[in-house]
Amino acid sequence: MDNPGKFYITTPIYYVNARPHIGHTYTTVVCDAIARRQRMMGIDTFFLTGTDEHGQKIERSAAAAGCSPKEFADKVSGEFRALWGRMKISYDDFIRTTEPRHMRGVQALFTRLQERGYIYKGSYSGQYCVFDELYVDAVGPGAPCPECGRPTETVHEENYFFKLSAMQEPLLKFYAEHPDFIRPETRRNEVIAFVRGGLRDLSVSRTSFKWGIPVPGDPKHVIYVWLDALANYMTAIGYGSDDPKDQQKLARYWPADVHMIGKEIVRFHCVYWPAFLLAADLPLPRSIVAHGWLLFEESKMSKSRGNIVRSETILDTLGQDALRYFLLREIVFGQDGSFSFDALVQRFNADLANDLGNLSSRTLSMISRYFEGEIPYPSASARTAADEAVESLAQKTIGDFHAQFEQFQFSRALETAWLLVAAVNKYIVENEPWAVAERDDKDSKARLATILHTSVEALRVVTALVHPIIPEATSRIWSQLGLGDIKQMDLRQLAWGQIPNGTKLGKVEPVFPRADKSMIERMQQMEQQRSTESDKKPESQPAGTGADAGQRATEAVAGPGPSSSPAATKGTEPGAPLVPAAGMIGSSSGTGKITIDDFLKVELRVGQVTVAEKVKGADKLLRMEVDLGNETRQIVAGIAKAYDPEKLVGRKVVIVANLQPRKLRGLESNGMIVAASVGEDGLPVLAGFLEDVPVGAKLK
Ligand code: ME8
Repeated sequence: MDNPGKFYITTPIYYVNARPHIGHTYTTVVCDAIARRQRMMGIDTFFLTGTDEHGQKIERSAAAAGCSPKEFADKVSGEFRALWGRMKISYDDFIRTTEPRHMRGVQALFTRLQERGYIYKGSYSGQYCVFDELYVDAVGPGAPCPECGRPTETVHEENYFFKLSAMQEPLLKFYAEHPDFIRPETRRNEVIAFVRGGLRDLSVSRTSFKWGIPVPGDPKHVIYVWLDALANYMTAIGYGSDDPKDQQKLARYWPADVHMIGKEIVRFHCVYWPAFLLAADLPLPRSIVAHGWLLFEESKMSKSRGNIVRSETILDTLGQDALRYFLLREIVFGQDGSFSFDALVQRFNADLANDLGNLSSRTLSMISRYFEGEIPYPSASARTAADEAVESLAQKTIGDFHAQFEQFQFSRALETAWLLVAAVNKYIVENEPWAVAERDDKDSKARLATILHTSVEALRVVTALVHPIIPEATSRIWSQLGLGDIKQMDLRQLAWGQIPNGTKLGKVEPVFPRADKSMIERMQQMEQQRSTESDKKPESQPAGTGADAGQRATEAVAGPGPSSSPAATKGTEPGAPLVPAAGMIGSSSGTGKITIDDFLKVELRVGQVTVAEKVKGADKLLRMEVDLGNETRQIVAGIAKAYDPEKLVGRKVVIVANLQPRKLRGLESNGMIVAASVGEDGLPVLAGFLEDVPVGAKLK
């Protein structure tokens, strides 16, 4: 395939059984930065992301949520897309594995493998890990998965098999001939050792569930989810389509230049995917680049561990550039790295608000003040060794930054750029343009022009280099520099001394307002709020779907609902929401209204708190025992921020009594306490009565 001057990069397609968190954002931002830079280098770039929507895991999650797998996938896939939209991720296409174009392509690949004799029918008896969608060497029902430790399931099935064993030698040969195929080196070595250890044929179809792409001609089988998922990299650009436009696109962009992945899915990408492609006689991707994990509270950030941080919390506070800069600067690419709100704010203040922010605002405001906003020109006679030193450091920075970025050393590349920022800030302090400005002679004026020109040139160089990483702020600095749209700049040409004569600054404004310490607490609170909210929803559950949404509301401190409820008490604002929303109670018609029958399904009762105490290690949760007249219920609710446990004992409350029990922090919660959600922070205010009401009374 003849395709010079193009660049095709992909993220993994993310499973739709968990909402996006900053682990997903990490990979996506890395790819986005690479794609943006490639485009600035004049390269025809295609950046693909998407969602992985088939398989038993998703089918079960959807069933648990009481909706169809497709509805379930639509919802969560939409959340990924909305987040990337909000972050202005510059992807060119978003593939969903439930799209016809993908399903058709996967079937074409399956057929091709069959026709080439690499697929045969056999039977499989052994252990399967549903979480990893992986056949494993474990013995006996419930044996732990060697990858994730979860209990495996025994599968006895008639399956189609892929002759992976036949690919051992071709794979080893390919790895040897393409030393850059797997990066970094450590992953390459692991993969080679794994393949040398021997490969067994791989089951590539399942009959025990339906949520997948049917095997062509044998629809009781669905195609193995990883064969389905990996093919996205080709189906998205036209594989399997007869349309000449798609075929052209495929010829243009395939093979991919970079498949960016997290290290836990190396085997699928570096063994199975190339094996399928070799067997199908299709070109292999140029490289598979595996990064490390983002850790939070010392373990891999993941929904199942409950230690995730959502990107939205950071977008709502410090903004996307802060998150992007942090991820690329703080985490050494390829290695695991920790996330903390403290470190995020520290980096933001030190590097962005102070270093780059100050360089930009003081340079530009001095040009405004002393040169009426027109970038001054240096004069040879006013140049000193200090100017020469900044210029040559800037030239070196350009070269080093490019080299490091191309080696995926983002953290070092940013460090390199910030050495220049620090040097120019120091240069400004040492050369005291403000003092020079006070002298009114011609030489001083020339010197002032030279100092500010040197500073602004260096600022321009840094801004252009780091634009792919912090696109928003740098676009603003660029237009404040009076240089127009930064996207039009050709990064290949970047060199010292390119500011056009007579350039007039745009409107000068600060780009990074400093974050004060309270920001850390605010983000932690937002995150806790979000996690309490999602504690209400099973891992599998997208917001607002599902007949068991009532279950999600079990621990709700304040589900939304009819604001005219008679139960509202003092302190609440009119309109503050109460009880589960219409859409959460079974069969919403889609208009947001429910029938009286729907409402009557909810059993609301008056109870009296007899015991209330804080839940260890969860500063929002209270454990209560509530007397309902004929029984006492244990209820765990996220109201600790608003109520002292002592004050609750004896209080009458309203309970949703017919919710399925569920566990929170290991405690069974058997009902939901009703509260209004007040203010931006959703502070809970318990529902109660002005008149005395007997315990157990029913609300209707
Ligand atoms: O594996 N640190 O999807 P997935 C860094 N559908 N990166 C992380 C991360 C963390 N803590 N958590 C997630 C799948 N990621 C399959 C992929 S591709 C054909 C199919 C990122 O939703 C990282 O890129 O579990 C990781 O590989 C990916 O999300 C896993 O996403």
